[in-house]
Amino acid sequence: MAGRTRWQQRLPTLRCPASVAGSHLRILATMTTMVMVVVAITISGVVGQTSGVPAATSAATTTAATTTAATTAFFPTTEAATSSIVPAEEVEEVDHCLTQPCRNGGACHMLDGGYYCNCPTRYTGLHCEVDSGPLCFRPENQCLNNGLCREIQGNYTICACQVRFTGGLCETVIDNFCELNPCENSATCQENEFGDGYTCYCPPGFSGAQCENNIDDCQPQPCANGRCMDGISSYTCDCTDTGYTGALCQ
Ligand SMILES: [Ca+2]
Repeated sequence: MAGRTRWQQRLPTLRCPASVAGSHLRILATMTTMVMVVVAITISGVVGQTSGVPAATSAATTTAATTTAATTAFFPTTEAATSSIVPAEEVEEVDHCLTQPCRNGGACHMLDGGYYCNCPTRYTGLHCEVDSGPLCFRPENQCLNNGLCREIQGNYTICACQVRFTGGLCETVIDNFCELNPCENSATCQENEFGDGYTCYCPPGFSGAQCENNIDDCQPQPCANGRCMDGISSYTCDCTDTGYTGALCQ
């Protein structure tokens, strides 16, 4: 026991058989190997995280990157193709309405790179090719009191009314034609003897069935010089810059 301390001397000396010692060594070696493997895996994981993202995320990122690359490659290709044909400022705008693609009176209007058809009421479809039928057949266009319906350019209808009826659909009964004030320019209205019409008696200077015309009092030319200005049953001679004066610039 020489060389051992007093405390060491109190401890029992452990002696192991050679087989037990060898077994302990193998276990120790195995554990050491396992620890190394675990350490290696841990380091690998840390490196993986440091270098980027878990595998699944990396795959997604790769996909996105591929898409971006494809998109980026697409537009330059398009631009290149366009610029290789004709520069944009030299391209003449194509008149898509030149061929008159709209049918049945539809109006063609240009759009960016195309056109559209503005169809009359009666027609529908991209090119106004669908006929929905005469507008006079529609209930809302039926003329009343035996009025006659007439379609105008597929857009709207008018009613020709029987005597003593008026209104858009001939819905109004006329008791006295002069109640509708048909005469213009302060003319006098008188209903006909048989009640089937009226007559307008015009004041001086007007003519027409409803006295709607201002008679041209400058015909024939009354002014000796200058410019004649028509009035109502009168005229005025403008002598400006003529060197003449007087009512007729004479
Ligand atoms: Ca006149």
